[in-house]
Amino acid sequence: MSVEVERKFVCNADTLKTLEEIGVCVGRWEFRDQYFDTPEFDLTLRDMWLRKRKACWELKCPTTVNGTDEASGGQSKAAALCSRYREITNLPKIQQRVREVMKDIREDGETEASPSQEDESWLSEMNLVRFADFTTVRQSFTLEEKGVQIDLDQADFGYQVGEIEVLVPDGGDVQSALEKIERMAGKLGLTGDQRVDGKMNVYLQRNYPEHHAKLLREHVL
Ligand code: V4E
Repeated sequence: MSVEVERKFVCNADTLKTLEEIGVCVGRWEFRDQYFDTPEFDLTLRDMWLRKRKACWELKCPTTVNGTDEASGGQSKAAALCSRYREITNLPKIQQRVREVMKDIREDGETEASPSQEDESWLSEMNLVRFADFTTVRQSFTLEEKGVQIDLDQADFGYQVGEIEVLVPDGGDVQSALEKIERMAGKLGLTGDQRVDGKMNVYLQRNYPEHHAKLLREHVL
């Protein structure tokens, strides 16, 4: 399990020029994301994001302990522009975590996980349905700063966003990841002090406005 620390940004022509000067483009590819939740949105209301991308499953969960963000103590303005999520990519562990959440919700929640990646019967067993499906063209850049990646995404529903990302291995230093991101944002000349929406935020706003409003009210987004 690792923690993904990232800052989204709006990539204008000046930012792109700087990025091309200081970074190396390491690839441009297309992927399809499918997101799953119960019809009542039990996962996303808990800030849990279950996704299938290129046949791989991923569950992003808050990095919180008893509702308190582990890395938020006296956080700087720059850190407040970043999101931190624990990423689970092992399918049995994903199923176990989802089952724990479902068990909290429904007392009868004993569900056996299916053994293989191809067998998706576990989704219906856990009452999970696909609520989002879109394709992204992504251009990725690496930079001198070790461990930092910059992605420029163009989603097929007409939204473009950049992100500076650092993956922190289990037990690693989240604070130094935040500092790396802040340095990189400075090098790119990012001046905005407002959080920039990710693709999923915009997708929900357009396709599930009521749920999006609820996530804002609950401070998930
Ligand atoms: C919506 C959401 C999550 C799902 C993933 O969203 P996003 O980071 O936009 O996707 P993507 O394609 O960039 O993922 P990557 O390729 O980096 O793995 S995970 C957390 N959220 C909530 C959330 C939030 N509260 N604030 C912001 C700025 N973004 C997402």
